[in-house]
Amino acid sequence: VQTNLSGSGRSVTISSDGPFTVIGERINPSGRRRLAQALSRSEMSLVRSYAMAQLEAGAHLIDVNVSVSAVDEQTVLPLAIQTVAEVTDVPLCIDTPNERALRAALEVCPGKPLVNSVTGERASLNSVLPLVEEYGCAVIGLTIDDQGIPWDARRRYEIAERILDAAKACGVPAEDVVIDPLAMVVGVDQQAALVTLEAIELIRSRLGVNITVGASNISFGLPERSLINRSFLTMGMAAGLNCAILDPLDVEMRRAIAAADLLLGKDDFAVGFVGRSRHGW
Ligand code: THG
Repeated sequence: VQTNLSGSGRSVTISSDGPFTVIGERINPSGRRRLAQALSRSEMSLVRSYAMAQLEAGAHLIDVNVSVSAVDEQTVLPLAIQTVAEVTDVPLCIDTPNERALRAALEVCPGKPLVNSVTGERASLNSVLPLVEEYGCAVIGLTIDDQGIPWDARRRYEIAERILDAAKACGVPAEDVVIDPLAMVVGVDQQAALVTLEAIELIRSRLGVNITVGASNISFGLPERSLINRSFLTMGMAAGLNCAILDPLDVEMRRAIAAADLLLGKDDFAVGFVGRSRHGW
């Protein structure tokens, strides 16, 4: 299936046939104290420069997350969305658990954004899906339900199925739901990556929808994060992952994605790979 998105000037399609889709993660205050402080003062110059740098590095979409304790999301999220939309033309990924902030962001966001996210929890399905339908956008479905995050792949797949059913009942087609089977911290649970990879495989083969993950979650607390992230990502790509939230400024990640697209038959005549290698990725 194809998930069609748009920004103020550009369209992007997430699909299993085409090359991998990169969502830039850097506009997120977690672990970035300078950004957190700027956001708490509604100061947008860092947001602006992170947006431009990620676009320059080849991000297809830009995630915008301003969730941090001292920030009033309902005012700062729409401000950040407007700021990013002024300096980029790609579709945006609106990353918030706050329903009011989401509505305020959708009000000002150009094109057809990707809402990040709905979960399988009843309250989330009931509040987020009607907004997605009303604004005609697409949504990431996280495989969490009222019991929390399941530790086996089968149950994550079942939650994905329930999210798709609920979306359909709200008038949101399956192609506009991108499932995130959740990459957890592998330093905390050694099965974390395996469970996610197995869930990707199940969701791809039985539901056929597009799949994304937050690639940098997997390596929290470990050395060589970039190495772990890109190893995980290429395994995910082989299992059917076709999109991820990651740091597009990580050149080793960009190289690994280009190689995996080539090896998985998504780069006809290696045009993308050869072009990138010539132009310094
Ligand atoms: N799924 C979906 N959305 C998500 C996540 C997900 N949004 C948020 C997060 N997870 C993805 N974004 C990030 C952003 C930054 C980091 C990890 C995931 C990160 N930051 C460094 C840190 O905290 O140590 C700080 C910056 C740096 O040094 O590079 O790791 O899973 N749908």
